[in-house]
Amino acid sequence: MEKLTKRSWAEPFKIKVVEPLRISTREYRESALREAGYNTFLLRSRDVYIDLLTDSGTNAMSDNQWAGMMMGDEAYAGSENFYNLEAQVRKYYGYKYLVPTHQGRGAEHLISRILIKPGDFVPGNMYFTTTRLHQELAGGTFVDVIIDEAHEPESTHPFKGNIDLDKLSDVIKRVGAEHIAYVTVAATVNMAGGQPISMQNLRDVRALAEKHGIKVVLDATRAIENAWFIKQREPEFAEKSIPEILHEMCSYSDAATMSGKKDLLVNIGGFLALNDPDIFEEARNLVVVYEGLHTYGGLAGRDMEAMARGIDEAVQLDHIRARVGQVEYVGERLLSIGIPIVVPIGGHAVFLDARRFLPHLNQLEFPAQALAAELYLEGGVRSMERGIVSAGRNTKTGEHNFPKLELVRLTFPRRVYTQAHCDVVTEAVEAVYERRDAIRGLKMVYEPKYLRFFQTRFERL
Ligand code: P61
Repeated sequence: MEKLTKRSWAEPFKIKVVEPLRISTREYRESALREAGYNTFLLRSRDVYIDLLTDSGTNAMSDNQWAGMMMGDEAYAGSENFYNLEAQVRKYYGYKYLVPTHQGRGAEHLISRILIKPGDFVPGNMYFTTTRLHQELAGGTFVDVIIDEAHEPESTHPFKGNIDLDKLSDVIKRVGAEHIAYVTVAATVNMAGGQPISMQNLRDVRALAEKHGIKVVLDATRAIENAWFIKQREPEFAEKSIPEILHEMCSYSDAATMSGKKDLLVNIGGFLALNDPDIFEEARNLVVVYEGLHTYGGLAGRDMEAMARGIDEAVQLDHIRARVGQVEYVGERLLSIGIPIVVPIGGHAVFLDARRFLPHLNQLEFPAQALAAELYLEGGVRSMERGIVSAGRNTKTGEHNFPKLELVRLTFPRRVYTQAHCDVVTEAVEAVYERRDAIRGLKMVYEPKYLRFFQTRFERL
C-alpha cells in the first residue's frame, strides 16, 4: 500500500456526468422553509443547494454499475442478477443464504417478525429509528446496551459503538435468555455519530450470546466503513484487507440486515443474509408476502446487478479512504474554528452538537431541528435532526423520549460532492455559529404516529 499523505483522501475517480445545482436567495429559502414546516425532510430537493440530508440512496454510481443496469434480467423468477448478488454476498459477507429486500427496513421487518415473540426484549448498541420500530411492531422492546461513552459527544473513545458487556449480562439476568429474541449489533452506529464497534467487542458479544444460546443479528448497513476503522484503530488488523476484516466481523453473527443504499453505492436495494436454514425458510416464506418473489424481493433485476457490482467497489481501500477522509476533512475544519461536533469524527457524517451550539434552548424547543433549519436558511445546506424529534415517544407512556444526544447530521453521500462543496458547508456552519445567540426554538404543530421526524411540522417560537 502506498504511504498515506495528508491529501491521500483525494477522490479515486474523475467526473463523467454532472447534475446542475441551483442556488437560491435567502428570501426564497425563508419561504421554502416555512412551507416545509421547518422540517428538512419536507423541503423539495430542487430548493436545496448542497444536500447532506443522508447518504442513503444518494450515492453516485460508477460507469461499471451503470453498465450493469443495462444487464438487468427482468424475469419475474430466477433473475441472473439475483445469482450474481447472492455470489457477491457470500464472497464478501460470508453468509450462506440471501433474501433480497427493497431496502434495509424490508429486511428488518422480516427478521423482527420471524424472531421476536410479543413480550421479548432486543438488546442493541443504541437504537436506530426503523430497526426499533420494527422490533416494537413485532411486540418486542428494545434495550440500549451501548457503552456510556457513546452518549457523550466529547468522549474520544475509539470504539464508541461497543456494547457494554455488563449491561448486556444484566439484561440477560433480569429478563432471562429465553425472553431475548436476539442481540442487534450495528456497525457502525448511526445515531451515536457513525461510530465503530471493535472486532474484540464483536468477539466478546458473540461469546456471551453463545453461552446463553442467544442469536446475534448484525446491521451491516455501514459495516465496510466499520472495517476501515478497525483497520486504523485495532493494531491486530493494521495489515489485514477490508474484505478479510468484513468477513471476520460477519462471522460473529447469525444473520445480517442490510441497506445497500449506503456502503454498496446504489440508489435502492437491501437484503437479509442468513446462515440458519430454518430462519431462511421462514424468511423466504414471508418475503413473497411483503416484498416480492424470493429472487427479487421488491427490486428490479438491474438494481440487484448495481448492488452486486457496488460491493466490489465499496471494499476498495482507495474508495473507503477517500470516503471517510472527506467526512474527516469537514469535521477537522469545523473543529479548527471551534464548532462543537461529536468526536471522534464518524464514518458517514459530521454531527453538530446542538446542545453546545445552542445552549440557550431547552430540549423541548427542539434545538437540533432549529439548527438544521437555520443551516438551510444560511446556505441552502440540507441536514437532518438526530435528537428528541428522531427519538420519538415511549410506546407505553406516550411521553417524548429524551435522548442525551441532540445532534444535527451533515451526511456525505458517496462520490457526490467536491472539496469546494465541503468548504461551502463549513462556511455556512460558521456563519450560523456567529449568530447563534439570536436563534429561536420551534414548537411542534403536527406529529404523525410512526417515525415522526420524517413528517412532523413546526413553527418558530
Ligand atoms: C439514513 F432519518 N438509514 O441514515 P433503509 N440501519 C441503519 C440505517 O442507517 C438505515 C436503515 C437501517 C438512513 C435512511 C433513514 O430515521 C431514518 O434502506 C444503520 O433506509 O430502509 C437507514 O435502511 C434502514 C433516514 C432511515 C432516517 C431512517 O439516512
